[in-house]
Amino acid sequence: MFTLSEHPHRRFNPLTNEWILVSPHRAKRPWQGEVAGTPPETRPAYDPTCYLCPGNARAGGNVNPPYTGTFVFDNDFPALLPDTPTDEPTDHPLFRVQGERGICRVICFSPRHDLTLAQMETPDIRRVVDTWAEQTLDLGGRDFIRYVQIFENRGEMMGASNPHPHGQIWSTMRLPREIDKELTAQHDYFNAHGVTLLGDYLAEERRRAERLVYANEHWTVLVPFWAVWPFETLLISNRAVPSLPALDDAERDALADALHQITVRYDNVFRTSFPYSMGFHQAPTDGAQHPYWHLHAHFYPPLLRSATVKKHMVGYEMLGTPQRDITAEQAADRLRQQSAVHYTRA
Ligand code: H2U
Ligand code: ZN
Repeated sequence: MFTLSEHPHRRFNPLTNEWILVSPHRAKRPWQGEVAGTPPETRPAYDPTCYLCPGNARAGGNVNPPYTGTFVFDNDFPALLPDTPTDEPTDHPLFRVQGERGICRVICFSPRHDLTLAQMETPDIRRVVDTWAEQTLDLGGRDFIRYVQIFENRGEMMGASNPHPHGQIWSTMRLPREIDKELTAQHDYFNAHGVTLLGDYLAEERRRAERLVYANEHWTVLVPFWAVWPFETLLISNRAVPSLPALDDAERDALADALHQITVRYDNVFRTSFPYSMGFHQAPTDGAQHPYWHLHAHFYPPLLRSATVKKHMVGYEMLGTPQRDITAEQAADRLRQQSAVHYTRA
């Protein structure tokens, strides 16, 4: 008899139409040899050398205002520019090029240099949620911006350049690759069933209750069935709204609470400031209605079995298919068991 916890198998990701390989037999004792974590970093609340702290100068000579909540500025080293040619020179079909326009911004989550989302108070995270929604409206409202990607790289391991709590926004005239895949899948599902793909998926996950990590009245955090990163989670809005600006007051408070819950649990797993890349996937901002799009966020953390052992996508994963040892069910169990109090305060 086939069991998910015993036998090597493939799992299908219906959001991207891709398969992943699961090797549960390799992680029979996944927590052996676990280390005790790293001592909490001690950082000052204000760092005079930090380019994100209030009142400090950034590259290019701009000076941050003495901000007290969130603070947004145009990236001084933007990956995309608002004014650039958008031609598609036709030279050779195997050498395709498209000019791409966009706007990149940086969001400071807090004036406090020493905090992370996991250590911020929920009402302060709520201000970050409001800033993300405002930015989606502002950037998405530009005639040439069709997609607003909000994300956070946390930790040096994920390439974050600075420990000051911050995230980024890259908004573009064309849909990014992951959005393209998710759009097709969600659009086709909605056409076939008349409900959102993630709405049906959420109902089924709640019934099965094997991969749930945390739920409040408006949001659910779970390890998706098809997870590939060790402690990957999906944060799904219970109501099928297409984007952040559509969230009402109660849903925004609940989102701040869910973000607090998941980031604290992450830090508690290995008693470390847990690295990850996270971001929201919302509907395109092209002026059309997107009833099939169901707002959600992905957390992709690379830590595998301690504060130092990291999953690398190498070898078979680069050349074949992404693979995981710890099953989604084991990871969800582990996250669910964590205290909702940050380990530095317990
Ligand atoms: P990351 O930590 O995720 O790299 O984000 C920091 C961003 O801040 C990065 O994109 C920008 C970098 O370009 N930055 C500025 O805009 N101004 C500065 O003075 C330094 C860094
Ligand atoms: Zn700082």
